[in-house]
Amino acid sequence: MLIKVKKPCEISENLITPQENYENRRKILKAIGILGIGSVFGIDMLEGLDAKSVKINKNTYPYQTDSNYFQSPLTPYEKATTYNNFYEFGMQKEDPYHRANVLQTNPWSVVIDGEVHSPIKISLEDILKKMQLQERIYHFRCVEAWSMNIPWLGFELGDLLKLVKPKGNAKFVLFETAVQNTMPAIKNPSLGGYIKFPYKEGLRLDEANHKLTILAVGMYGKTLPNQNGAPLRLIVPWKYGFKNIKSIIRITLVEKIPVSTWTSLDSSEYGFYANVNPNVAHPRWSQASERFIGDGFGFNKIPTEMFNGYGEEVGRLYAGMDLRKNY
Ligand SMILES: Nc1nc2c(c(=O)[nH]1)N[C@H]1C(S)=C(S)[C@@H](COP(=O)(O)O)O[C@H]1N2
Ligand SMILES: [Mo]
Repeated sequence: MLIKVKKPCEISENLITPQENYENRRKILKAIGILGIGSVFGIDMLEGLDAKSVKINKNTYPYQTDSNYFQSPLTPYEKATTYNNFYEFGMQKEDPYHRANVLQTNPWSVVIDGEVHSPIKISLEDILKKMQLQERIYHFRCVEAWSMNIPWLGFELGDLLKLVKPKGNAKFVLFETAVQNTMPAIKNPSLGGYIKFPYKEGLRLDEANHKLTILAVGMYGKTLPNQNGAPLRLIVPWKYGFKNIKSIIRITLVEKIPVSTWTSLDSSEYGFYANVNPNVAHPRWSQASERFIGDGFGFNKIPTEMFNGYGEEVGRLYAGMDLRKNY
């Protein structure tokens, strides 16, 4: 399955339908008397209905495919959504697929605060109103030496950070995953290997502002499945998978380098930078090659590329740094 790269002139048909649908729904709701009842109970029922309909697709949020970021072949959807790491739901690869249905993604809002001039708490709907979605096919490389090619739907993190106006002393960005009581590893810490949640990750501010860094709300032309980090997760394609924090509720700009979940568990195995690097082995295995998960049974063994193949675009971020020390 390959994503068809659409030319700009082909998307116009979708541009007006969301608003039209919205107006029609209002009319229908008015006609059957739902509009207005909500206020009796102190809730805006239309808001509730709208919140439930945050569906990501070409009609609801028209997007184009960025052909600069193309990978082939794609990993099948069925594999990308059943072979996951999301320790809040268990430590086995199939656990998130079986258990992440209890994740409450609606309503969802994100706090963006810290060293910024205009901190905000913003709903997912409002984020989507302000950001332009794009589809990008990125190569995804887990530190465990498996990889996938995934078509993400998202927007550049840098565009979102502009909204809060970072202060001059903001040097790093800290991200936090939601903690919900229904998550299996919150109810029973042994299921998550006693990892201390919330899951946290961090980037240097220049990495966060790099145009390759996106926040994804969808994949394969659809809303992000819960097991893949719905409704909003980080994608930094030149770094190992664990940097790509899921189900984000807070983004904090900070002065000092943040400590991420995996680094706090074992800093000798998982560093802050976690740039994909075939020349620096993990203490327990080589990173020179990877198992690409594609069609069919099993996998293809392929060589791992420096910065996961994005070196031309991101290499300059690390000019003069010893990447053996800063792993
Ligand atoms: N909150 C949270 N985010 C997380 C993880 C996690 O356990 N919890 N696992 C990370 C790891 S190790 C990887 S490889 C990727 C996996 O993303 P995927 O399941 O969409 O392939 O998510 C990352 N983000
Ligand atoms: Mo990972």
